[in-house]
Amino acid sequence: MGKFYVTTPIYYVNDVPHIGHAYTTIAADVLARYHRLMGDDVFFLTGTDEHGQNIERIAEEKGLSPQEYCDSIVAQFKELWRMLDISNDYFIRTTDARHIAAVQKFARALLASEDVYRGRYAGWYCSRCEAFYQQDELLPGNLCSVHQRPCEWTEEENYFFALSRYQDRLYHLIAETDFVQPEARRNELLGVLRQGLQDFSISRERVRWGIPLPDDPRQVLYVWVDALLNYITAIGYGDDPETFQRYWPADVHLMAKEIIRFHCLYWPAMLMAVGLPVPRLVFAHGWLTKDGQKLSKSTGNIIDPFDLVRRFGSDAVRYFFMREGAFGADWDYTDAAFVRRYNADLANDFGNLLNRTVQMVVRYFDGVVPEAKGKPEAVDQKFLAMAAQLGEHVADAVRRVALQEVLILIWKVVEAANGYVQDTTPWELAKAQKNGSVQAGERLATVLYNLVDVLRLLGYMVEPVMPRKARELLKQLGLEFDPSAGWQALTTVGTYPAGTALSPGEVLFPRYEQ
Ligand code: ME8
Repeated sequence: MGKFYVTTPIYYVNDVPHIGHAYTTIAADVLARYHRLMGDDVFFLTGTDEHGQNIERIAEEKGLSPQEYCDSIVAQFKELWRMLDISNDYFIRTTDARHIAAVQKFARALLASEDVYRGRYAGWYCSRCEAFYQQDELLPGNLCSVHQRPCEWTEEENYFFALSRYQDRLYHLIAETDFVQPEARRNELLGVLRQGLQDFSISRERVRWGIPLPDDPRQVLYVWVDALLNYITAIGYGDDPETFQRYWPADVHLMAKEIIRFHCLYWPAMLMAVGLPVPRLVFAHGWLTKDGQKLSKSTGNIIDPFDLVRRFGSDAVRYFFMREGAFGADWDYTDAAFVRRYNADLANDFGNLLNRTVQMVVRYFDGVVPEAKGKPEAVDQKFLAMAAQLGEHVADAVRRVALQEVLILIWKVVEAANGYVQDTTPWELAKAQKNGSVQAGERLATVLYNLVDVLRLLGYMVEPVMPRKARELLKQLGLEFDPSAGWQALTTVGTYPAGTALSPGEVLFPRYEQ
């Protein structure tokens, strides 16, 4: 047991939240909930990135003040997180007075370091990325390679951060430690490092919507510096040293792969410059596409998270996005895959297992879970041995941020439980018991006890992914979700209290018919 500090990127408020934002935030929530269940002291942070040229322009187009505009979008992010049962401990906005004060404290320390100098910047700027690019990084027509939109030629007097001085230390961090995952991202960064790092400008002269530099208010802090600092300002870098000490360094910064340069090069170097420890892990997942195409509002190729939650419920959405693609790889969303997985994994395999088990206990034991009786047979031993290992396997996959693997592991046990029903044929045992076989009655009790017990275990194991349905499942088993016994006890088989009355309820996942 220890502490676990997990973050999502803070999202731009240039538009309403979309499924890409939801994907990262669900993953962070799942990690946070597993770590809480594992007994860690968790701090889970998400929030919004509100400054910069792009936001300033959008607000102007809409005839709103930047702050009014940001407030309207932030409300939608918060609403989506509420609908998706996101359990963040804090929501940071870069327009919070607390963040601004702490950023200025950091800026003072950075300006006082030997790594900042004044210089003239001339180069290409993409206001969507809020990033500077070299000519050779652009697509023909000076288009940004992420947004395929024109970059602007920018020339101004700025403060610069001497990133180039950190070349060796960053090389060591990336090449020789487990700072960045997956492996493909490490290789990408090593490629960047081999080309040599360029110093970058940390202030902007022409932007107004930002945090003024202490002692030079004509300049605002470059929005990426402002944004990265959220990870420390949210936990009290500026005003709460105790909380800051307790959680920093972050255990994992989650994001998609397009922003790893900022997180794996700029961010650790800035921290080193002021003498703070660097995060433990930057984990970059892949990009989602829909029907093979980039998600894009302009082409109408979107997946609306609000709509999915309304149609399928938050748990099914959370399950699908964690289960469908390997966490770390790019993958493609289709409506057909969603419905297929919903019906197969959730309605059939999982929901049905609960339903048939509960019904059998009701029919054969008046709804009160019997004790296991007699000597376990080979079929019981095999099933229980597999279930007994689940907790350890899941914990291991969680620690590796292998979120798809977590669900594959759990569903192996779901499958085994369904197989156990087929192999032990409780309805035959019930018939034989009716005909006077004491032994068949004992077998029936054992089989149903084992199924209920493993369902309890499965309820806890899926809780971080499906917090609502897990509680419903446990309720049907006559239990409350109560993690206080700790991971070890919760994942031990044979701990379901026999003699408990079940409380049959609604089908967990009604089949979806189109
Ligand atoms: O980059 N597939 O904000 P942003 C998977 N403000 N994930 C996706 C995705 C997709 N198609 N699209 C977006 C910013 N994401 C900065 C971050 S952090 C100090 C500042 C997710 O609103 C993914 O997590 O553009 C990606 O990294 C993030 O949204 C980008 O969000």
